[in-house]
Amino acid sequence: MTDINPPRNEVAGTDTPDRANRNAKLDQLESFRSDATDQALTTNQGVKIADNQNTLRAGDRGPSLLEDFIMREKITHFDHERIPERIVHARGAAAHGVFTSYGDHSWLTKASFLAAEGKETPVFVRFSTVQGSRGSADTVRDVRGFATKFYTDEGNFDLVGNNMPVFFIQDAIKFPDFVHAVKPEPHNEIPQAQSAHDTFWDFVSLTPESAHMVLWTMSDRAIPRSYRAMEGFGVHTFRMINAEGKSRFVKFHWKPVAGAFSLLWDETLKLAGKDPDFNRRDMWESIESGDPFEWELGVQVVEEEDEHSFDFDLLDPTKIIPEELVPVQTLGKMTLNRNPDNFFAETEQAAFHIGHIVPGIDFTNDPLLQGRLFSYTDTQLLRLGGPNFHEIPINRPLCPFHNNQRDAFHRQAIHKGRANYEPNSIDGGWPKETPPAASGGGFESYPERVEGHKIRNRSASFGDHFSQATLFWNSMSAPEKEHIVGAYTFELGKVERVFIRERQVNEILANIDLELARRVAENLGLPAPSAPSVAKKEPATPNSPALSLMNHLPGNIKSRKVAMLVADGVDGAAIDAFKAKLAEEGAMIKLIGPTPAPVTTAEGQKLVIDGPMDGLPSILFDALFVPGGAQAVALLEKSGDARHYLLEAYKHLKPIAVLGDARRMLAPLQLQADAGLLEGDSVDAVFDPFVQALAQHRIWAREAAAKAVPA
Ligand code: HDD
Repeated sequence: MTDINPPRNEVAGTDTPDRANRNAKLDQLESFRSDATDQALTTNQGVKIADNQNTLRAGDRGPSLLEDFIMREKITHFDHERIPERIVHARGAAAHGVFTSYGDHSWLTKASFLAAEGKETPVFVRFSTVQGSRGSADTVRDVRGFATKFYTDEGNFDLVGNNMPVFFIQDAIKFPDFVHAVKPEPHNEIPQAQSAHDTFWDFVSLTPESAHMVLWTMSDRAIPRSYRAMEGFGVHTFRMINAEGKSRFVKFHWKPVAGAFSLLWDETLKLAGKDPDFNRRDMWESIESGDPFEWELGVQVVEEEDEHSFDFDLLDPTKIIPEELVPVQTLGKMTLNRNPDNFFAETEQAAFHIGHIVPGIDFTNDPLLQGRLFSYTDTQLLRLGGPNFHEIPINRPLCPFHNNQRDAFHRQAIHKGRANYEPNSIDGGWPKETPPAASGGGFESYPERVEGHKIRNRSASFGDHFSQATLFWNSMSAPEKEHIVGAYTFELGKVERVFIRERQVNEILANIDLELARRVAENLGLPAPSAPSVAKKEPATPNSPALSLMNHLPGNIKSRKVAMLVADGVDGAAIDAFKAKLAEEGAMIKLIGPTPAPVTTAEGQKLVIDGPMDGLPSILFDALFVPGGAQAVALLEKSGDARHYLLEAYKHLKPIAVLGDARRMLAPLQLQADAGLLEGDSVDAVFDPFVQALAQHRIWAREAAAKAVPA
């Protein structure tokens, strides 16, 4: 037995500001970083402070003096620390990284970051939940924001997407209504970060265009296991334009290298209390340990002349283009490999905007997209206090930026010269326009021909709200369908008004699928609808395998987290062997003990513990290993926490390997071996099936039996 865990304060990189990964953006940020090591404590004016413990007062016990500029400056600054949180997507976490183009994609776009094989562009990506406030839990049922800022050499390109490919509404004018409905109710500000309440279901049951997206949010997509395990989507149809001026329609996709998989609902509820930072901690710790988050960027491409060849409107943001109809072509790879140095300066002040595009990319007339083009600048003006937010270090382009916009709050640049207008002859006419060109030219909007009457009207081509929801439902595996029924039941069960429950079942679910409607109705004690309430259009494609998470597993166990339950007298050799094999597969291992104190193995070796059972509960892990050792098992058998650990891991369908003496813990808990509950005398006997089970993410066949487990 050689392997001893390093004590936690020696774990590499947990608080090292000098992180390894560099890129041009990180180098630019370097000049703004402030390091107080070996520096004197000063006021903001640079005056050294002699006493940071006591206010200036008249005598030991006398009143404080107004002239204490040190205390006043400190408290004034503190009073102003908070800025308005984002009206949506308030809770988020971000990381730096790099995008590498797989090739020269100039047949499609003249965007320079896609123009050459191996071309690298720094990125900053912020993931978020939508409805909750800044301090809410990570694991709530919600859409996840997936906002990427590419610092290209022709300006910043922001791809401000979500982890779902459609949206709740078709027109931006409905966004404030939708957000008001889903946010906590206005009279008592309850519930936090939950859609399970009357106003949300009132709105969506009256808004059939939301049916498809609400179905996505009731699916496992809304409770991702990790940010690294989510797909991302640009949602709208965009344009890409090449150097010849040829425009094509595109839909952006992020395909996670780690595969896509989710939590179970019961886990999310528990995690919200036991580790509200579950997703952001996972990203932080992985990146700190040198394990990056990776995606491939892809596009579905539709030729201009095929715009009307689908049975839905490409401009309708409540529709997908099934990947089986138009395959995703990959363009490059994004690697997130460095954490921010300061949450506020970088993550909180990052200002994304769907209107930040570069030559070679353009908008379409999607009415949701068009409204967003207004909203994002407007919101930054309030949130970041003025129009100079582009000068905040995290938002600055990497390429030069010059114009005649001047002054306003928080201006950083010191503009030289006398001419702040254009044309001018005083400063040589600079800065000057750049004509559009095949590369390096000025931005030119795609000259789309537009004509029409000035009207407020929804195109009839946006009128089918259900057939793609039916397609999604039809494409789910049996466990996924089960979870969707459970989610509608949970959410509608929290709705106080029965007529809202009924409306959702009869006028929305019945139009998606009668079986779905019947099952939810039964669970709610409502009569099951016998027919759709509208004339139903069948989906053009009966089934889209790309929609089911079951088809997105990575086929390996890289980065998956395994808990090892140990106590004094544990079989140290088995731990060593299991750890070594898991490390070969790229999995991560934590030792969980009865308390944070080190544990002594049967061989007399001291093992440093990563955490106790209550501090690092089973819900934080993907799988569990319980080694043998007579003395250890005798201790674990008597521990309610240890038995709960096993039961809970079983209930959440996780692979469990139980060795030697530990096998006798199963019978009293009434746990029976299955494809993922593995017993054996040696590590070799259980390891391969353990890895296979973990690569499947969960033991779905166990789900019915797990319902009987009280954990
Ligand atoms: Fe939005 C933030 C994604 C529709 C108005 N949105 C925001 C963020 C993401 C999205 C990921 C967080 C950015 C960050 O991390 O800072 N939003 C979407 C997607 C949509 C969408 C994928 C539909 C396809 N949004 C949408 C509409 C409107 C807004 C229709 C308004 C008409 N969104 C905003 C906002 C936010 C925002 C109020 C809040 C904070 C911010 O912009 O910077 O402007």
